[in-house]
Amino acid sequence: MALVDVLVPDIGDFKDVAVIEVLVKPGDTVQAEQSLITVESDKASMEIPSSHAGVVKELLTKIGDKVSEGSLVMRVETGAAAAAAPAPAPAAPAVAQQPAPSAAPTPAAAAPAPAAGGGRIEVKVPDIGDFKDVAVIEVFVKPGDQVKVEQSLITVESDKASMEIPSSHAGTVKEVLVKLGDKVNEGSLLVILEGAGGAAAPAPAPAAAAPAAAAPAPSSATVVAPDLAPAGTRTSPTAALPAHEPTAPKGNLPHASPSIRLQARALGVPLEEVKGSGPKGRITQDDLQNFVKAVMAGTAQTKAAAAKAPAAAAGGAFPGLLPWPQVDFAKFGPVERKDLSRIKKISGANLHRNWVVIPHVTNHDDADITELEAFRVQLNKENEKSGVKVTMLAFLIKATVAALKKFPEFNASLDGDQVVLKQYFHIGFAADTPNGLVVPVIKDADKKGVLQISQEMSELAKKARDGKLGPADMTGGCFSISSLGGIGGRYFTPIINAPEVAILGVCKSTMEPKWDGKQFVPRLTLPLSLSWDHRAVDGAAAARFNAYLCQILADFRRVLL
Ligand code: CAO
Repeated sequence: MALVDVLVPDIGDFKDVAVIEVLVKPGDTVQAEQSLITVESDKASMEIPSSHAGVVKELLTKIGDKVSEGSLVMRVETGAAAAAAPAPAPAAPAVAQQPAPSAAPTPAAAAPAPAAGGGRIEVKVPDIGDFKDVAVIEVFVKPGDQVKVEQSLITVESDKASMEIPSSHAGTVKEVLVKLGDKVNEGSLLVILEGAGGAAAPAPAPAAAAPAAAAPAPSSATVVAPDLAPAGTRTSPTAALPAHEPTAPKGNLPHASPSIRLQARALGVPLEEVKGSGPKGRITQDDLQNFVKAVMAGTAQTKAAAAKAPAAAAGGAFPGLLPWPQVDFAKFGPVERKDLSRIKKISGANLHRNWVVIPHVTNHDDADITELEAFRVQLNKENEKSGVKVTMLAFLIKATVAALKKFPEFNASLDGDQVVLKQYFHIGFAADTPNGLVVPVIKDADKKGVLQISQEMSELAKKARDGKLGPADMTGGCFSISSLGGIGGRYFTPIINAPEVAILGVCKSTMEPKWDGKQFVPRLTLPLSLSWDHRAVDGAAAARFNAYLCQILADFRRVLL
């Protein structure tokens, strides 16, 4: 048993770097090379590992401390079994962890050469020490961008450190030859620049001067970014970063250490959705854990999950719900299992989302269609030979168009904080098919007569039953009608066909006694059920919409008004 001081090793040019994470606490058992703290400069972050295995006795650094080589990180009690860690191999990828004098760099072999004039310049990954096959996690530039000397081009990340790779030359980006996820090594081609005429990049350090043989041809220079290996510490690529333009995380790159990123990737956590509580919004271990816990508890949801199940997103997840009952039905009697049809699966998911997301209200009303039905029967008689049969649904489509014109908020869709008011009138109608429910759409119903609508409807209904509807037949709808009139029933609560904001349900008409002021008279009454999205319209508008629709159906001449 011995108390061992764990010090910050040689971390190259990293001096007075801030501790941004402390990954262990007193009492923790640590392994040799286990990361203890994360430090961060303005360009790179790295994890400092323990040189010994043992139990943390005393923590001598805290978040915000500035450390340099030799700073005391913690005291570790090494046990009999916890022998001093072997000195890590110089080639270890966690290059900043354990300095090894023997790993001192050779002079920068791939030293930058000055760009000659305004020619084509290939910028390659410089000598990045023992970093091999490191992933590109951010690309800062795109074709057309002007870059300055030492401006960061990409960020690469190993399992222990991330660093930005700067440009050795100024110029205009002609081509970017890496993308996120690519693995790069020393010499990998990053970008092609059109050199800023005559503005040769300054050689980063006299020691790094390019050998004469490497001097580029004036019109097509091949150069690399400055050697990132610090003088004397090739093992610390991050430490070699010259002071260059951008500061830490830009764009959407989450501010997190490599190990946090690694864990996030392993867990499938979208780090950009995790709120960082560390300095400068840095995502800490606790932030990551809390995010995962919240998702597991159902009190938070990733955007991807929300996109797949917008129902839950809009309404929040449903913590505390009992799991779906698991019943062995065969215990109670014979059963047969069938797969849901493709249509049922798709329409089911859509209906579920719409039912959960949309605050539905349904207003019921009765329309007197006595005269209209007489007209319909007469019309069908007249058109007997043409083969076109007009049902009440065609009149309902026409009447609905008139109501939509009068109440445009029903011919709308919600889009974020805006409502999209449509100036076209495409009306969907629910069609029952052997495979499930589909909603073909009659386009430009305002420009068509009842006969044409009837004909199109019967063609679309046939296509639906035959499973031959194409996407174009079912898209673009403004408002839907679901008619159960051929079947029966009184009223029902149709589910809105998002992103529409209302749907009209229609049931079977029946002859009913109506009081005309003096006596009861038989009137053919059509039950209507209008479901509407309370985010888009209000109850008074819905009642007016229904009343107007009833007026039109009672006297169809009003459609002309
Ligand atoms: N009241 C009384 N009779 C009605 C009626 C109404 N509201 N609507 C239709 N009818 C009559 C028709 O006149 C026709 O009578 P005849 O056979 O004497 O000519 C009969 O009912 C059958 O009509 P239909 O259903 O074939 O024609 P349609 O134009 O009314 O409807 C279609 C076409 C495709 C919409 C319909 O067949 C259908 O699939 N409806 C089901 C929609 C559905 O499932 N909605 C529920 C969605 S929520 O799960």
